[in-house]
Amino acid sequence: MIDPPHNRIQDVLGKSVDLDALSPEALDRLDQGVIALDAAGRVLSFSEGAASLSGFSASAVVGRHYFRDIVPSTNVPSFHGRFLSGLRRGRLDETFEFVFGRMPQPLRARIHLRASATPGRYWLVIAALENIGAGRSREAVMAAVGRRVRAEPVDPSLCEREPIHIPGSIQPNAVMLAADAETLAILVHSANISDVFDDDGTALDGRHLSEVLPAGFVALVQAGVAAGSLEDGRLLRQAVTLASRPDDRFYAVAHVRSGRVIVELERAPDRPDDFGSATPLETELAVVRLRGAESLDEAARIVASEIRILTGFESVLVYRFDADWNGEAIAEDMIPGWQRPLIGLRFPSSDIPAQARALYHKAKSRFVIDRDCVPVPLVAGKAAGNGPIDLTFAQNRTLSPIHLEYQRNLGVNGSMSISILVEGRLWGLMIGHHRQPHYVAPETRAASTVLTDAFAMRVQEIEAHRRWAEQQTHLDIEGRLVRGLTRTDDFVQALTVGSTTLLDLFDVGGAGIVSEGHVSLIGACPTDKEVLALADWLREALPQGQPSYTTDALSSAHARGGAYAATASGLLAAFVDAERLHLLLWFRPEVPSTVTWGGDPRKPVIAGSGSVAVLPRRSFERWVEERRGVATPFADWQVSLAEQLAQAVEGVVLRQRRKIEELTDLLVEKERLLAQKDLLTREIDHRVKNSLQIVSAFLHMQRRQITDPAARQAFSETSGRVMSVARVHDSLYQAGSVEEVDLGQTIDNLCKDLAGLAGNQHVVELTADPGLMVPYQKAVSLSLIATELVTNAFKYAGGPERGARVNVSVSAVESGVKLKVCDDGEGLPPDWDTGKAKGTGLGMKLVRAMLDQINARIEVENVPGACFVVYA
Ligand code: BLA
Repeated sequence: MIDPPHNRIQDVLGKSVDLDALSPEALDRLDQGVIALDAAGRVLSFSEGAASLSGFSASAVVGRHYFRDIVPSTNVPSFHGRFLSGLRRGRLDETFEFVFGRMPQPLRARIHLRASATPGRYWLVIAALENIGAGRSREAVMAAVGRRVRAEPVDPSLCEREPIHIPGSIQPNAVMLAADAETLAILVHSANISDVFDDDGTALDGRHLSEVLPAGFVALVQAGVAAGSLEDGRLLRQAVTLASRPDDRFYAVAHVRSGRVIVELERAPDRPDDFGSATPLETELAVVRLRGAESLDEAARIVASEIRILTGFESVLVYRFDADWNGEAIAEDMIPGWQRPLIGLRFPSSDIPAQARALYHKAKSRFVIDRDCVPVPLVAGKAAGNGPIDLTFAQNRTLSPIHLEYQRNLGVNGSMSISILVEGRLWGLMIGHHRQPHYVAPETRAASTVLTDAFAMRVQEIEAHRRWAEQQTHLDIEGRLVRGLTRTDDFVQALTVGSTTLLDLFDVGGAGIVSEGHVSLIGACPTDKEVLALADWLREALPQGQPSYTTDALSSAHARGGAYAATASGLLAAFVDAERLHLLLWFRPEVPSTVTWGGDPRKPVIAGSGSVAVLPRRSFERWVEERRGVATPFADWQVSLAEQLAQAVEGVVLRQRRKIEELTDLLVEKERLLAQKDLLTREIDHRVKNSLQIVSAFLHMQRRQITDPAARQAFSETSGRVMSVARVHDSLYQAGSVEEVDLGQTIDNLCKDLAGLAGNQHVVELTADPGLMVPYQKAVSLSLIATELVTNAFKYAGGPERGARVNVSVSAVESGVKLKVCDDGEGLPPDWDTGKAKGTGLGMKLVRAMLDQINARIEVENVPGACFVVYA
């Protein structure tokens, strides 16, 4: 077979045309666009046909690099790559189909690459085949953009409804086959199958994968399916050569999803240098530089710069989500003069809706070569069934047309986003932006993903270390506070007074405690009254069982907080007990700040029309929001620590309360017993008095029946003694106290009784200090002593013919009490106390026994009557 001359193409009539033989004017007259390039890809000439197809004028493009500068969507292995390998082989002779996404309108064309007879000159011929639509969904968006009329606010949650995992199409850089995971029979293929196979797809339907793909690769797929190692986003990647394209290298990626084996094939660069494929060494060095980063900011700066160098994007951003899924560009590396620096800007959560975030949590990365490319539909074969193919993990899934519209509004064409997962959470995205279409080689994509993972790990390390250090300090402080708590029952004092207080925790401006309605505050806090109102509100607002509350914008939750927003916009509160009587509080001051949004965050979406209900905002102009009433938020671990401390306090408070309750119970019981005892004793005293009086009366009665004077006397005396004891009991019963009696009164009553008993012929005069209280025992003894002495006086001082006059006095002296009994008789005989004197024996014995019992002494004198003085 004879090779056709390289410089020949077919004209519209199918006639063979020798391009080298045609004059520039003749080239201009051809329907095809004819472009002459030099070996470097720079434009040497640009025909009229080329100008009318592309919309560029010859003067604007001559001298510029066709693939890189003029039509960057062709700067891919399947176009520019073919040119490069043709030159390398020394034989450029390629014919293939290519779809230009925006030419000014999408165009399917046949491309010829030929060497000219002139050395260093190459032909690129573009023959239009078909003006085509942009793809159904993209057209819907474009129509909605054109017709947009409504201006009312739109619900941003509409964005979340788009099922982005089943777009039904892929990007044109790859060819896709989806086969049944069990049988490996091909069920679905992408419509561009002829880029890779000599087939329009009909012949592929139902065939086994091994009939079209290399046996080695299919064996690995089979093993992967059997082992379940190709699921959940795990991929099999391999460079392969296909029987249908023996000269070309392909990059094959396979994975399993929902019972389908999905294989994506894309033409790989011939040489690593052709499209700047990253080498393992470059990747390794970048990781080393990243490891050296000390802070989060530094790590973000380094990774953005390294990834930009590797991928060649004009800008690479590190985008970090906040707790509400709004985001901020925290680092940006970009070419000088980049259109729109985004660093420091915030973006509302609706820019990356929930279903997209969920997908990015699973699938690592997305690369878009050309935002304006025409999506390639997936074609279902006979046995495919109706279900759409789930492209969650497909490398070449077409992105949401609404998002592509967003990119257009942002001025971005080629793009990338790689998920940054820290501790299992979607922490952020590594975002690449390019104004023109931008191809990134597979090795570079892999390297970028590795670097992003390395960054995620560094973030984890840095944040974990910072948190660890901070938590250690806090645990230490908490430890000191808890030790303080265990040493006292006054927890308020333990936490608010001394060298370590609540104020040392959580980097706050003020802290305090509400304990059973009492407020104790330290540092900068709202007033007591405001704190009490806050505590009431918390008690009401917090569901039962939720022990703590935190906010970084108190006034928006608790309106009265507006009055003290400056001191307490941030609040961390932890209840101590289930009854919510005790509350620990920490306050953070307002941090007035301005937040710069990339566009007005209140209008993240605008109304679309038709099937496209919402569209992204058009403007990304800086929109500055002044934030008042907002403090630095408390971290989750700080909330947990506050709860822990509250639990420790609960231990102390409950302990204290239990102790007080126990003591109160004891006291009540004791008082009850005392009262009972009092009652009982008084009752007994009463009864004893009664009994003694009865005994005394009885003795007195008996005395009358006795004739023997000595016996009569003895009866009379005994009756007097019994009487005196009865008197003391009576006094006890009369008095409020059971312990003490009024001695003066007791003796007074006693003397009257004795005088009465003796028949009233004697006179007893009493002087007594009023209110002289003596213990019961002493009173009994002194009463008995008084009884003896008075009775003796009656007996000896008086005679049968005259009564005696007895002086009794009761007074307080320094050592206790003095009882004095004097009579007007003749005084005592010299042997009165030896017991030989008549009648004195038993009486004086009793007196002595009584004196001994109360440790008292007696003095006796004749003045001239007998005078006894007892000191007790
Ligand atoms: C996706 N939105 C995205 C993505 C980014 C952003 C990075 C990931 C897609 C990708 O990999 O390219 C947003 N891009 C940003 C932001 C910055 C940036 C914030 O460069 C700032 C630095 N988006 C909207 C609205 C809707 C919307 C109004 O603004 C819906 C009506 C949707 N965004 C949307 C959807 C996706 C998306 C559906 C998923 C795209 C996909 O993966 O298919």
